[in-house]
Amino acid sequence: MKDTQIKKLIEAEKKRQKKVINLIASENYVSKDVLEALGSELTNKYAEGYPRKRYYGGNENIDKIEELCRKRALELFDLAEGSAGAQAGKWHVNVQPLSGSPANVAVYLALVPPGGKIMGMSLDQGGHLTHGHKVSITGKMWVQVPYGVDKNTEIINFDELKAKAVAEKPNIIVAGFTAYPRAIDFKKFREVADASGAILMVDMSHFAGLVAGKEYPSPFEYADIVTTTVHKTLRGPRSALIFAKKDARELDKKIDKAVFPGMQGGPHMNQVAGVAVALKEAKTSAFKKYALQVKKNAKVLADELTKFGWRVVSGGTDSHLVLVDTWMNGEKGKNGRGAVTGKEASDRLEKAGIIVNKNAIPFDARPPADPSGIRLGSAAETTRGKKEKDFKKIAEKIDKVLRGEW
Ligand code: DSN
Repeated sequence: MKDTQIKKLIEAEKKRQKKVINLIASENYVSKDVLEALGSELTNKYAEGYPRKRYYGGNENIDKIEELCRKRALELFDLAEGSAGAQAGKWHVNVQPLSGSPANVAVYLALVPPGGKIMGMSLDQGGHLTHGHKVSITGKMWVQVPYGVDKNTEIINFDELKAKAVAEKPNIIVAGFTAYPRAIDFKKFREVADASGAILMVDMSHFAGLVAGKEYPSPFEYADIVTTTVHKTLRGPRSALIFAKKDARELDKKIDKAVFPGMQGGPHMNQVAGVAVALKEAKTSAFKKYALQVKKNAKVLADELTKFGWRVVSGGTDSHLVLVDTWMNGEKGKNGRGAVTGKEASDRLEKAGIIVNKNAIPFDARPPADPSGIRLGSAAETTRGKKEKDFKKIAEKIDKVLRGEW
């Protein structure tokens, strides 16, 4: 690279990534092949439209790439014609969304009239901005009907959820989170959607890799729409997919129209190619082993931190994600744990080479900029080959750092 300023910064970032322990729950490390696709000449090409229906010439290779990417996406989740299982042939996928937020907005644009209701988990209980939060376009164009977790169990209370859905009649219900460590009961969400006449959308961005590895319940039996980013547990480039059930409602056609021309212009075809590469990788037995290890490692992290005396939200994890209450009502317990704010925890850990993010815990009394907890994830370090014994050491180090003994 001739641009030495940028080259130096890329090199510095590469070094940083190698040096730290990365516990950001939404990050991962892509393969060299994915990087190669991202850095390819595909970035030069405009391809507005869809395969064989483009607005520019010269798309014969691009069409093949997009079709291969779609095929691989459907195959990975057993949705392609001829796949094993009841969902084979019943789904369409759009591989053009630039990332998770535009993907979610495209779904609402397609299926919820302006001013309609999105029932989504509140941000402060583990939801995402694009699940209808007021600072996001999804809370300005549409109205959020928020739901959360039970105060005691910190797990979704389906009776409350159902009562609220029936009373509010949202147009769409979103299941899927950025800081909820537990497995989601999609069947129950389906029942709530049916009882309230809503479309059921699952945002599986965080746990898509675990679904692919069959280590987390699959949403496809119950959902109408499934969105996902590709760059978290699925270990692909920054990008997103929207799956739509094919039936008389024509959700598939509405989604395609909302993505292009509704939301976006030309797709980033280098990204689409990178997604295709990652989806092929995720279909291997090595990836299945990876998904299992991700879960095992997260469980070790949750169990060890609990043993040390830290409070793990909901008492554990069924995924790659662990939410830790480091503040614990501001009281330092007899064992010396507690009374560390999320920001302080994240800053101290960063100084010790562990990268996490500060995070609100359900019913957090502290402000979002300095909340009561931190969110940890095992996906990135598992990609780097770490196993249970390594995560035990990581938990020990986190404990020491938070107690000020590092
Ligand atoms: N920023 C992602 C996360 O960390 O969960 C969601 O957009």
